[in-house]
Formats: sequence, C-alpha cells, structure tokens
Amino acid sequence: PQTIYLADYMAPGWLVESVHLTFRLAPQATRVLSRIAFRPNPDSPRQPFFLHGEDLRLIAASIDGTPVTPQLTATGLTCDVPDAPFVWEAEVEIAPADNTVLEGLYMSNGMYCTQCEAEGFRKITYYPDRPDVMGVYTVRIESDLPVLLSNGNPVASGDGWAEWHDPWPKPSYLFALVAGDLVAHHDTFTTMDDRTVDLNIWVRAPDLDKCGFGMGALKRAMIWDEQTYGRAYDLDVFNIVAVDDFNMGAMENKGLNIFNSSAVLANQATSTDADFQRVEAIIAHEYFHNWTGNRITCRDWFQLCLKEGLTVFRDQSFTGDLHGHAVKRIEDALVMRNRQFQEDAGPLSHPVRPDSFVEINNFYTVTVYEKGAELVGMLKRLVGDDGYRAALDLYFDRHDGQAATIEDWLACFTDATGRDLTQFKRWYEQAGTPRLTVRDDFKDGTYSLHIAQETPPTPGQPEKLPLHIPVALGLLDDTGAEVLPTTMLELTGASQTFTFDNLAARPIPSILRGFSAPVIVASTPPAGERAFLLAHDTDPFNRWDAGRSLARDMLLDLIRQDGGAPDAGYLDGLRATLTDSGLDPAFRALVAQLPSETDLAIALAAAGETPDPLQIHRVRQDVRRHTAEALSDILPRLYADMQIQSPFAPDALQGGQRALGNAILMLLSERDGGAAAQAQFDGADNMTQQLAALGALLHIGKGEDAAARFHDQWQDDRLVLNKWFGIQITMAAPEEAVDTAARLTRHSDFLWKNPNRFRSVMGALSAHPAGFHRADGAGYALLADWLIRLDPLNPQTTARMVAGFDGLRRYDADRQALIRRELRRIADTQGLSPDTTEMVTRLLQ
Ligand code: HT7
Ligand code: ZN
Repeated sequence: PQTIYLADYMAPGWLVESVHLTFRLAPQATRVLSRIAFRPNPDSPRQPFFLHGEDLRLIAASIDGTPVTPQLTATGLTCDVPDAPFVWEAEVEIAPADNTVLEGLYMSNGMYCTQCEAEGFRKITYYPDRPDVMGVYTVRIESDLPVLLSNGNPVASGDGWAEWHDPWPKPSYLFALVAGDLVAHHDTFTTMDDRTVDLNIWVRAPDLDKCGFGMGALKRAMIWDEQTYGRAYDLDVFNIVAVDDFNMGAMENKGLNIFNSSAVLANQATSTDADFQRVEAIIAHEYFHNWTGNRITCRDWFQLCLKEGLTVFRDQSFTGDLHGHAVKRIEDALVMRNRQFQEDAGPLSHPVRPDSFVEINNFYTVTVYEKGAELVGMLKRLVGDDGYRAALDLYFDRHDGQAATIEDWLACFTDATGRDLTQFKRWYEQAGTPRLTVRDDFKDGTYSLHIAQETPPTPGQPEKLPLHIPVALGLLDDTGAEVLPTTMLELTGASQTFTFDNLAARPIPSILRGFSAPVIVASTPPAGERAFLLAHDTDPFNRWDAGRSLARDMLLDLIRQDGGAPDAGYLDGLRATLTDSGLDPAFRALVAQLPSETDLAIALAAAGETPDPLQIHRVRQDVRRHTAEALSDILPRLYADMQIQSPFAPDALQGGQRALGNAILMLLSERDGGAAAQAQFDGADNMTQQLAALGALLHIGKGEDAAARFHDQWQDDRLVLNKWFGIQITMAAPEEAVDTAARLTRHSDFLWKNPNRFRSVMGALSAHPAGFHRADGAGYALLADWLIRLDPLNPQTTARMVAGFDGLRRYDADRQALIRRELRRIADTQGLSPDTTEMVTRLLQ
C-alpha cells in the first residue's frame, strides 16, 4: 500500500462546475450516469486528467458528446481532454447488494444508502474524489421504492423517480442517496431569518416511536447554532435517515444526514440515559457540520481535525450549555485521559494533523476528534470569549464555500485578535501528551509557581519542542476562599516561574482548572492538600479531580501491596460527597466511580511498573466490597432518595439521579445477594434501570435468569439486543469473559456482519482488561480469529477494532509475546486489506 504525505499536496488540475447524476437502482446492477462540467484550474499547472474509480464497470464515456476510450488504472482512469472547459459523461454499473464494505452505495435491510466519506464516492462513479473539488449537484433517482432521497432540495418527482438539487457547492464525500420503504417523523423549524425548514427523520415503520427525542435534539441544535454562532440552516429541508448497517456513528451529508440507527433512535423503554445523551450529541454534531465541514470543508484529509475537532468542540459546548458544564467537562476529560492519552502513549500515537497515512479511514481517531476539540478549547481560553467569536465570524466570512487548512484557521485567530499563534501551531504537528511538573515556594508574601513541561518521544518524533499551554490557576486560602480567582497562565518555555505578590499566607494552588489543557500534571500535591481541594475547591473539575487522584493513589498502593482495605480518609471523603445533597447527583455519581482498570494499568506503566490486569481487577473489586461495607449505614437511604416518582424524562437531573442510584445499587449488591437489583430489574420502566440492574446481577453471578428474561423481552429489538450481548461480557468475571464472548459468538442472534453487533461482543471483550488479557492469550486469539474473518467483508470496522491491541507494550513479556503472535497471524493473512495491514504494522513497530 502507498503512503500519502501532506508535504506532497498539489492543487487539483481540473475543477468541477456542475454534476448531474442519474441512478437506475437495482441490487445487482445499478446504473449510474454522470454528466460533469469540468474547467481547468487557473491556479494550478496543467496536469493529466485523472478520475478516481474503484469496483466500477465502465459502460461508456464521452467528452462533449464524442465517445472516448479512457485508460483504466487500478485506482481510476485517465483520458486525453481539451485544454478548456468540457463536459464529461459516463455510464457505470455497480452492485450495491454485494457491497459489504459499507462504503459507496450499499444495501441495508432492503434499503439503498451511501457512505462517501472519506473516499467512497469513487465506488459510485468516476470522479475527482478529493475534498478540494467542489461542485453543484443535481441527482435523479429511478426506483420502485417509495422514498427516494438525495442532498439539497426536492425538485420534482413522479411514479418511480425523484429529482434533487443541492445549490451549495460540495465535495463528493458529502454526496448521499437513500431509497427505501421508509416512514418519516416530521416537524418544521423556523430559522432566525424566518424561513421554514421541513425536518424529517426517516425510519422503518416499527421504529417510528423512537424518533421524537432525536427530532427535539435536532431543533435544540438548530436554535443553539443560531444563538451561539449566528449560523442558520440553508436549505428548505433537513433529512435524517436511520440505517442499521453503518461503520461509524453518523454522517453529515449535505441536507441528508445518514445515521447508524443506534445514534438516532431512542425511547424510554429501549434506551439508557447514556444513549439519550449520545443521540443528542451526535445529532447536534452532524447538524453543526453544516457550517463547520460542509459550508467550509477541508482542503485535504490531513486537515480532518479542521472540521472534526471544531465540530466536536461545538457539540461539547452545546451539551454543556444544555445540561451543565461541570459534569460535561469531567466526562470529556475522562475520554481524553482514558482513551486519547492511551493512544498518544502507544504505537498508534499521531499528531492532531497527521503528516502521512496509508488509509485515511484509520485516522478518524480520538486524537483527531477529541484532542482536536481540546485545541479549539485552548484557543478559546487564550483569546477569550469575544476574541473567539470574532475569529469564528472571520473564519465563516473568509472561507465560506472553500476548502480550508489549519493555517487558514489559525490565521483567522491571529487576524481577529492579534495573537501570534506560531508556537501554538505545534499542538497540531506534535504528537504525545505533555507532562507538567510543578514546584512551588512562598517567601515574604510572594508565592512562586515553577512549571516545567516535557513531551515524551512518539513514533517518528524523537525530539519535542515546548508547547504554548494555557494553565488555569486559582489560589485558595485555608478556609477555601479564593485569594486568586481563576487566572490563565501561559506556559511557553520548557520551564517557567509565575509569581504572585502581597499574599498574607502561603496559598493552596488549584492547577489546571477545568482541565484547561490536554496534559498530565505529573507531580501530585500531598494527600492532605488534595483532600482539602476535594472538600473546598471552587472549581468543580478540580474538586472532582482531587478525589479521583486520591482514589487512584490509594488503589495503586493497594495494588502494590496486593490488596487491603481502602484508607479511612478516602472513605470519609466519599461519604461526605455522596451525602452532600447540595451537590448535583451526576457529580456525586462521578466521584463514586473508581478509576478504571485501564487507567490504573496506565498509571503503573507510567511509573515503570508492569501491571497485572487480574490483580488490578481483584484489588479494585476488594475496594468496592470494603466501600459497600463501610458505607452500609447510608446506602439504602441514598438509594431510596434517588428513586424518581415523577414521569420519566431523559434530562440531566433525572439522569444524574439514576446514575447515582445505579452506582449505589452496585455497592448494595455486594452485600444483599442481589435483592435490590432483582427488585429494580423486575420493576424497571426504563432501560437505564433495567440494564443497570441486569449488570449488577451478572456481576455477582446471579444474572442468568434476568439475562434470559431480558433476551425474551427484547429479542426483536436489534439495538437492545446489542446491549444484551455486551453486558454479559462487560460484567463477566475475568476468568469467564473470553468463554462468555466465545459462547455468544455461537448464538443465533450473533449477526456478525452487522458492525454494531460485532462491536457489541468483540468491543466489549477488548474493553474488559482482566478478561481480555487472560494469561493464556485466549482473549487475543478469539479477537484475532474474528478480525481475520471480518476483514474481507468490512476492512474499515476490522481496522478500527485492531486498536483493541493498542495496550500491548504495557503488559509483561509473556503477554506481549502472545499479542505479537496474534498480530503477526493477522498480518500474515492472505489478502489482508490495506486498512488492517496499516494498523497491524503500526502496532507491531
Ligand atoms: N464525518 C463523519 C465521518 C464518518 C466516516 C469516516 C470514515 C468511514 C465511515 C464514516 N462514517 C462517518 C462522522 C462525523 O464525524 O461526523
Ligand atoms: Zn464529525
């Protein structure tokens, strides 16, 4: 496979004015007719005419009406063309029913749908399939199916056909088509400039009762983007379609968003609070792409973070505005620490803007998305709210209708605010997580904070330069009062000292408030100081973080001494937080959550120790048991307090109460033989409580009946069935997880070609550290077997799931050898896809 480099970028030789497509749909032999008006790019030297094309059968081609015979290559075609504008016409045949890759035009449950990002359009017709070529599309669809959709506005329709026109120039990756036997949940939205937009969520008839929440979320997103960014929707219709077979969460195709059904369908009986939150966030995310991604797109795929980082930042802000920033910030920081820091510390580490790739689909990562969003957040912290809004206004003004770069983006900040961001740009280019070490002293009323930064080497980047890091600082006195409210320090040197004068006494620092930068603060303050911050910090993030850090250190100590009871200080702090009714229940639930097994393994590895996944599991489990015992006097009352009498609502308050109630339920189950969990399972009127109760029962080995009943109840609901598969593995004891997963792969409902179902088993297994890392390597072998089986059908999902082996360097030599053996077995598989080959090669490096 060929490596592509950012440094090799060349502007396209030919630009597209307009695209006319006609689809004659048939499962085995769809005909696609294209008529494309090309013109030479005045800003680019003349280049041979090349169109991408893969898995296409060319029937005929012509230029300005004269038939031509292009030269077909492995990746497309070339053809002699005039040195002036011309019209290209082609007819190709494709077989959507045979398309299992789920890229291009494919079929899912009798419905036609498309996925073109990143490079799927070339599987539909010959085209310059690159994001910097933007055209105006008109699409005609011919089919007997009742609902025929494409991008833009409907133009005309008749018996067996429909025509759509999208007035906004777009790159081919935003093209979409859907044809199926669908029904719509319909609504309307009036924009700030008083235009009425038709909104539809298209689903199969039995799913119609799961669309209301998604529609509400869409309308909330539309109004938020108007009020917060001044951005209104720009077509007469906004369509969303739910599809069962989909590689990712959703896709922002212009005016026709296509969603994995798990990311749009939701109701009380079948969806957990986490599902509702995810649906709302993804609907908002895809909608926000209309401006950040569609109206302004990326010049090339190296700039992916330009649209994804910004759009994630926007969806995070939206969720924070709607449901509370404190809890949202903790959740986002957990994703960074548990997933992105892990990616950045291992063989898959790459910059937010990578400079080379083999398969771009492998770079839709937590680094590009979530770290990319953190960079936007840091820019906002550095220039302030008004500066940020001015920079964004300029960005929309200057680049509307263009395919832009990170350089363009940063120039808008510099031009709007005068800030020099030359050093900040390193964040986009340099991989790895910076580590800060902090030292302080106090003398004659002056408090000095010495901060040093260092970024460890990552693959291909042995040397790192200092970054421009916003460090939010607050200083507290010994009553908890702020002597310095949150202040943004700017760390730019390898080490730097910040001083604060005229202080009456030595203050207590609260550093990196609100997780102001995606860094690790390597030097932890003394336990007493952290206990003080847990009780008093005025910054909710740091308050939570102080408790988290204490819990982690306590667990690490217990792991090092191979077990024991949690210390009294931890238990007292937990008791105080859980019973503080002045605190948001969702916040309390987060404090109650112990650091994950992966988190602990990473901490041990960072300290130069070799983690034992089984021991970590055991000690964490012991702590839970001890905690349940030590807090047994308050748990039943707390659990009762969290039961909600009013009608169900998927809102933050109720969600927080259910989260805290379910955290307590797990503790109660340690002591009551599962009585409370069984009662909750029997009486639940919502999936959050039903699933949590099932989980608690499975965890204590008493879930067999409940699991069987759950299956009986939900066997016809594919999304709930995914949960049934997943939770049996997640909650299995370490020695049973692999066997449980293997047994489930033999279940008649294990429809493994469906990506959601495959992930529900194999994703759950690789996310169960103690089970997956079983010493005999059976977990590795099972995952490898299934990845080898899936790869020929769906390389994208296979490649993404190979990342399950990412932690290999953390563990002991025997486990590493077993993982390597499985990775080599995958690598040696005949005909392995380039996608999976790239991932396995990077892991083995
Ligand atoms: N922009 C979308 C990315 C996406 C995707 C990428 C590769 C393969 C399949 C895919 N489906 C969707 C999703 C988003 O970030 O909004
Ligand atoms: Zn996105």
